Amino acid sequence: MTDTPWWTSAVVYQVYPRSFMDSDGDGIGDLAGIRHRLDHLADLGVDVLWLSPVYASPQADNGYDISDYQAIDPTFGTLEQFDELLAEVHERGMKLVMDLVVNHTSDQHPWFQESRASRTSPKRDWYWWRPARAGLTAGAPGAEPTNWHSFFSGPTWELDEASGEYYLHLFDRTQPDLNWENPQVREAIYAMMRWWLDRGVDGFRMDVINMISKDVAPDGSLHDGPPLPGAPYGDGSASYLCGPRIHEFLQEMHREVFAGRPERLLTVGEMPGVTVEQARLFTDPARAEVDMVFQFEHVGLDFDGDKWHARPLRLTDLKASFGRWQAGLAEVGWNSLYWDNHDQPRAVSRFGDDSPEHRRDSATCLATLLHLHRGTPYVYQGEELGMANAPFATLADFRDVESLNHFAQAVAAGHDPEAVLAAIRPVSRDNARTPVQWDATEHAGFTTGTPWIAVNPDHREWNAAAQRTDPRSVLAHHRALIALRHASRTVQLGDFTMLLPGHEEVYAFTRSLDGETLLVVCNVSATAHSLADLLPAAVDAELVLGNLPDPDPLRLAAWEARVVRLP
Ligand code: ISL
Repeated sequence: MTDTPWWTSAVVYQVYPRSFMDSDGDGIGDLAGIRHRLDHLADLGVDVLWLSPVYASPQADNGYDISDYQAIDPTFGTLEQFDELLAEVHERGMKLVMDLVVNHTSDQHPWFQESRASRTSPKRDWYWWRPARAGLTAGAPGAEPTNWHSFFSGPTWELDEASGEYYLHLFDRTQPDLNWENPQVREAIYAMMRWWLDRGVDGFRMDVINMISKDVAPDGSLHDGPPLPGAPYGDGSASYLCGPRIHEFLQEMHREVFAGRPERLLTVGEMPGVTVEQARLFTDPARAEVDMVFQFEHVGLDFDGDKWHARPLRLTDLKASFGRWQAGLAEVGWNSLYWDNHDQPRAVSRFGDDSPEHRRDSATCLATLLHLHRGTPYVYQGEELGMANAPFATLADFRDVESLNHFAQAVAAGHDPEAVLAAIRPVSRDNARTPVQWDATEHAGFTTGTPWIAVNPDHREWNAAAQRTDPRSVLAHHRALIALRHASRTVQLGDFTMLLPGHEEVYAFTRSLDGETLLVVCNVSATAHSLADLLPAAVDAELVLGNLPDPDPLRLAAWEARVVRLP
């Protein structure tokens, strides 16, 4: 097994630049701020920094709307500062992976400006332009070329009055979808990617990359999807999730961009709706597509229909899902492991218990559960501190385009504004985007100015400075989990076996390699359980790592997690 890729033993840390660290007092995080805090990453022991978008952007979706792929947004700094950050990351023995957002651009990108200029523009075909539905006048209700519902509310089509045609945007209207059917589009993107690799970056996290191939008929038409219950639009996902040419495009990208380069690179494809079977194809090294994918099954288990209808997670559902992914990618392919990122509410509030009594233990319990699976763990900024959801009060506290669009559309459709707000609070992406809590001072050490989104008031107690020297902190526990992954080939590569699949509160599994077996047991509840009854083999086993001091050999306390070595 000497040819195991380096990332099988690595842990990735995601930085959302806007909210990480502000160096110039404008209230928005920046590249110089990230540099200033690199010690924090080194102290944690992570191997890779994934940087959410810092490219030139009108910031309609905080940088996921790019207007120039080869420039740094002045909000974040300069290209020179980027090079300095990259050099310093490398000096510390870490790697830097960029976000790659190429399903769509900003509507301010010169490509789109040129494309929209006229129906005969040479770049018209770089995006998805379509006339109104047959028999209807452009702009009339229901005249959109297809009935698809956008991820950010409303239809996926925006009418361009000047040319009388609609353009496709799966996300916000400021994020028009690129037409990957056009080879010139693909060539331009590959050239841009090579430019960043030549600059020294170590790979890409590819935004919604399984949406780049659309199911388009030979005559150019796109198809309606099944109606969505209670909505005026339909579900178009069958036409754009893992479309007909997706594997061809990723293989072409691999040939054009990655082939022949040293193996230090990392590619991870963000793929909403991807199944285990598809992921196995995407991550099979023999097919040369991507190294791993972000799947969404586990973050879809605690809502009904859409994210605005939350319900409690059933632990047995989580086990069934993770168990299938572990088994499905055991022989071929590779998993990525995450609870949190910039799009998800905070895990400790969502799957754990952020009350004062259980916050620390539930945060460390969830971390242990995740990090001991087979795959590459991703830590999202602040997760290592047990950062929790924010106490958003009114609509004015929110910033995210997804939350704001949803509020506007739901209220326009006649829903009670207070009820809509109540549904947004626990799930808004803004929960993940409050500034990192560095210390107990006024703006948590994030900025000397006014932060672009309010700092969580709990930073007085929950912050990096307080945790750095506390051996029982959430931070210390993450450090220990990362060190264990680095040290243990069983954690990196061991076979996974789920135990107690039907238990609603205790999550247990083994990892085995070359005669060593680690047993992981996590009490995902505030009720104590008898370990002696559930897993007698664990009682006298050697403790490798736990999240509580002085564990009782016979009994699992509330939110206790243990990793033991079976004899
Ligand atoms: O966040 C979501 C649900 O709340 C997802 O639907 C999310 O939009 C989806 O996972 C795609 O996310 C990625 O692309 C978006 C961007 O807004 C997200 O921040 C990014 O992670 C469009 O670029």
